[in-house]
Amino acid sequence: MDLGAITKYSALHAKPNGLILQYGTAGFRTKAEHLDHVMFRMGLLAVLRSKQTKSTIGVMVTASHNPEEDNGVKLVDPLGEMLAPSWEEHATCLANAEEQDMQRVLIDISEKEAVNLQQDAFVVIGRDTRPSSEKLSQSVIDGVTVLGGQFHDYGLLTTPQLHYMVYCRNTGGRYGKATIEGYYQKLSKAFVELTKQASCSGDEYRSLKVDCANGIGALKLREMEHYFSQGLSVQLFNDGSKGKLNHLCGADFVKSHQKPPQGMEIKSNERCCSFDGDADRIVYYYHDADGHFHLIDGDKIATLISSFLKELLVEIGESLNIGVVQTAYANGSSTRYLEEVMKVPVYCTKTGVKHLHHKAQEFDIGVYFEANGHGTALFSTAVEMKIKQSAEQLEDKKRKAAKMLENIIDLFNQVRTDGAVDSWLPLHYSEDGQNRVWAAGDAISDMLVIEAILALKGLTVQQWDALYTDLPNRQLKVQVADRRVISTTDAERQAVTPPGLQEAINDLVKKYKLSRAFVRPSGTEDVVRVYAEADSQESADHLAHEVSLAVFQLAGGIGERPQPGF
Ligand code: NG1
Ligand code: ZN
Repeated sequence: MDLGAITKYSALHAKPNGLILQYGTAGFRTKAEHLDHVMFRMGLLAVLRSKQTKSTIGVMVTASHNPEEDNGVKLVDPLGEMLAPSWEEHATCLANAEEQDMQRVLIDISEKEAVNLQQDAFVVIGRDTRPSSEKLSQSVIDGVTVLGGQFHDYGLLTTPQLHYMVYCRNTGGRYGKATIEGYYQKLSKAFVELTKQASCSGDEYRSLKVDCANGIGALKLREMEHYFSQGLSVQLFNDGSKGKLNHLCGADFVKSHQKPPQGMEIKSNERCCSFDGDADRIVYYYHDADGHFHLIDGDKIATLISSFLKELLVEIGESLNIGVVQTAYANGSSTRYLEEVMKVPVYCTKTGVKHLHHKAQEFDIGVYFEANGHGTALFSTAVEMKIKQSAEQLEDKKRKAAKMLENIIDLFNQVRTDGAVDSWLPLHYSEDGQNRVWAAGDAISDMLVIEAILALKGLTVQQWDALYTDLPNRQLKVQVADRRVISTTDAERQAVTPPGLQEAINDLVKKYKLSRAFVRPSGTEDVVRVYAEADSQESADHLAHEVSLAVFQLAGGIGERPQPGF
């Protein structure tokens, strides 16, 4: 370590005194002007992690669905998964060390983790389209180079694309080529193969309107569209040429406001979808003939995908276990439909894809989505092998179904997180298998899977929507002095503290039909989130408001009391 050079460069990326940030599920996220030192230091940390794992490490500069003024940074571990928990702690310590302590913290980390400083390091960097991202990714590069690391700057990428690059590089190109063309080719090939088998390929199934949140998704879809145009034509809106990133558009806006994005003209029954700012989430929607807006969220996406996979397995004659994993935010109707009509087991985990992913790994095929449109399907290695064999050996109809499954696996941009990859790796990287978590969810790949399924099944967007009717629901935020006073259990569905809160919620819920409500501290914002659903929108709104008041009174609310009306 050239400590002199580190001190000199660190001073050029000095930390504002007293600023404290936490490495959360979404990495570091805050106003862009507070992040320069964090970026530089994450460049340093990525080099240490790369030396330790003897693998390529990724650094993604993005704040996903947050406002344009924000930014953030996430490190990507060797298998394209999220940073190991112990390194998240190192990231927090390093980012928060005052200028004079930074070197000591850096040395502590490399000693604690037994990093061989003589080892080569390689870091790949990607960024979203925020105005601040280019300069911030340059600060990452400064950190990488001052510690003697090599790097490749991919420039503008979606978050899932950067994960793909890291994975491809660490598996010697066996998964795919670590280039943007490699990504386009891999996904498009699987999509085109799949849709070739669709008997109904009328125009209705071929065209889709995409709201790109004025973000990176627009650039990448535009580059990619000619690769898959024989199967699907996309019309892009909010492509960044005029509007502001995530402002009145994008998946998060559409889901939380339950209305269409601005800047998109929707004719009745046209199929539309929205990406978020870094293209790892997707939701669908349409207007019916009466002009009513219908949202098709992550729950209905999971339902479509799991029912299709189940049908294919029946056709092949395989009895594999499929499970669906949701969070407490999943609409009650979706859970009921999956369990009672589809007879698929459903599990609930805490919010955050790493929890869902972990649970989904327990099944032969695990489908998981957060209601906000973040998710994917996981196939165990054994299943993947079995399907590959079936695609070669079985006869006619069965073989066709096996081929479809094979293409769907490729289309999911899925990274192996179990033993199978070990033979691909130059394996110096042997973290605890439990922590190998691919940061799941790729809006582009999910979109192609959904479009292929709709075409293959000959389903219109209304038919898909009609699988079940969502219970009316409402999400609210409450400001409290310290949101940590709320602790929860039962996958966040029950409040343990403060005393009396859960009893109050239980009493309120009893007043409404088909009702449910829960509260939890947000992991990405300084608020308590309130969720309620009931048999009518009016009841859901009332219940959410009453629960907000209970939180305000019992959990130390600050500022104005929650007001009714939205
Ligand atoms: P928090 O702020 O902890 O509710 C939000 C989303 C999560 C996940 C994370 C990461 C909801 C209710 N919560 O978490 O699903 O996407 O952000 O970005 O949508
Ligand atoms: Zn995102």
